[in-house]
Amino acid sequence: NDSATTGSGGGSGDNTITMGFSQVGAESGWRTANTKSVQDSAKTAGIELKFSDAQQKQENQIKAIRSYIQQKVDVIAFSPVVESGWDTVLKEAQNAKIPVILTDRAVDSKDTSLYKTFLGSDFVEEGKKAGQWLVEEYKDSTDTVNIVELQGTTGSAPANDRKAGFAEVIGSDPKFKIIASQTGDFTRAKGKEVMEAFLKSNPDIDVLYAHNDDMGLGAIEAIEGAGKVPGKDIKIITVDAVKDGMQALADGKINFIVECSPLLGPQLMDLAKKVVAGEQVPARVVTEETTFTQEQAKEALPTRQY
Ligand code: GYE
Repeated sequence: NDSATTGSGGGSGDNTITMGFSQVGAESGWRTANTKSVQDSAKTAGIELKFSDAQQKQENQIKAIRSYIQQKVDVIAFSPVVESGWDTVLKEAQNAKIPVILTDRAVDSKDTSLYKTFLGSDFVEEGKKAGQWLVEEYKDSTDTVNIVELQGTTGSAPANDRKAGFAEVIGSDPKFKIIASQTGDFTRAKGKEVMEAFLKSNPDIDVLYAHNDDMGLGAIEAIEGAGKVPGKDIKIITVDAVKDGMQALADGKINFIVECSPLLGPQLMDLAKKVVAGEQVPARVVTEETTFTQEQAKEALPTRQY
């Protein structure tokens, strides 16, 4: 094989950094791209990666973290499925002197010494960008705008924050009404199922705000199934900007996407090396992101990596 062995002459040389990474799951296109980014960049950085998939369950993540502590990895990174309930296990890592890096999603622990840094997007900002597009889109109308919302995983940082940022911006005008809001767990299947229920109980939906592309894509199937035209009869805003979402945007089925970058791997490996070396790192590293209209999606699609 062609894997480059550097330094101590093969095997588990002492200077090879070992990272235990507990991933949320494989719920979305975003997550698949994120996993690939983490795995590829570990290889490039010469970091030995122990990877586990928690299938969207906190208990699985806690188990994985405990096993990484037992295996005495050099650094633990994880993307917490929900925000609450991490203090005990993080304390265990701290007692074992293993540094922890939060990747992608935040925890609500009051004791911020439990982790070294948090690398990921500003989800409140993403929700605001979604709201700002809507305010602009309906600026010339005084009619009520009926909105349905597909929330991400209940209790997760992106669901909490994307909801809050959006609500704050549209709250400036009472014509915007969220008439239904439910979780679709960030998956296509759930997005479709919940949208079908929304359509049955609400004949007059103007806008769908979905916390990720996958739920939006599932909802598009439900809307078409109900004989309506996505992007026209019901305007759709999503978050992520993965390829399938961008394609639907370019095709006119989605109206606006707020980008959330899953390519966190290179920055994560960089932070891991510093943290293991005992260097100071910033407490918060925010990813840079943009937004896409239908025209912009057409331009960006040919070179989109994920
Ligand atoms: O938006 C969604 C995924 O935590 C930012 O999780 C991530 C979110 C992403 O399932 O598609």
